[in-house]
Amino acid sequence: AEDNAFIEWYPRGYGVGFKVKRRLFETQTQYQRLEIYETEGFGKLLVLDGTVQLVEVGEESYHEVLVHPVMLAHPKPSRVLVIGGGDGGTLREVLKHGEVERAVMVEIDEGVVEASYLYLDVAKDLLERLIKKEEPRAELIIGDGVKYLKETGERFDVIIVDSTDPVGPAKLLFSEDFYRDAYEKLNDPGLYITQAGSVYLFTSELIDAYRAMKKVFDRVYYFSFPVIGYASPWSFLVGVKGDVDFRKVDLERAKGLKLYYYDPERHETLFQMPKYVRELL
Ligand code: AG3
Repeated sequence: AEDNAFIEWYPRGYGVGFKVKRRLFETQTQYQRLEIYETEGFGKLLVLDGTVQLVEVGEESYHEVLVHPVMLAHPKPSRVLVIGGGDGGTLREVLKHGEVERAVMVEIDEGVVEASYLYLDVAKDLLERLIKKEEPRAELIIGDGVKYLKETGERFDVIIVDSTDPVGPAKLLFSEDFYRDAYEKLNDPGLYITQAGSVYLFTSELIDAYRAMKKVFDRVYYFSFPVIGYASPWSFLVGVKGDVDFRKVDLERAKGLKLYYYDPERHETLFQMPKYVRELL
């Protein structure tokens, strides 16, 4: 952070910054350094270990795109697992789908949930209900997603990984072993999605994750989207178990959702990838 600005530095000195009015909160949780800023033009900013997790104004450009394409491609997503996502934005989008009967969110860092509940206007009411165990369709588990996936007896139609970057502590969530556990815990048909970093600045991590997923899932798709607050375009990887065509989404179900960024009627526009990256995948 510099005077009146927060800048996230990506590799090779590529920066993404916001003018900020002040820092509202700062703590070292059990797992990471957490900061919350009031920005000039984008609401509050959540930062973990120096990396932008979201800005309130525009967070839907990430959460809608992470959640709705897979939910609308699956014929009946009634059981959903979210790994990470402690700010609640991902689960908020999941619960917009009336087909969902049970959603589980496994977040390793209770500090992220608490700070998001106290400071952010992202999913305040939902986080409160989760903390009080009053949300009938969803459960919050504070724990390690890797361990949870290995040990759970539950099966899911959709698994969504809303983690920090594929470098550092979340690296395990991008490993072949983890993908195998996810595949095993998916129903047939089932869909897995993970954010996979900046197309331009984490290209090799994206390629590694894609290749590892290809070893495990029946089919793997990649796509990208411009996310406000991240070094865009941002990449996403989808793994399929069984017979689902991720190139098609249910436009009837989409009509019931109020969307600002992801456009189901232009679903095919998600699949953009710079030519040199596509050729490496
Ligand atoms: N999940 C974080 C995506 C990673 C952002 N990376 C970065 N800025 N270097 C987001 C949390 C929102 N639910």
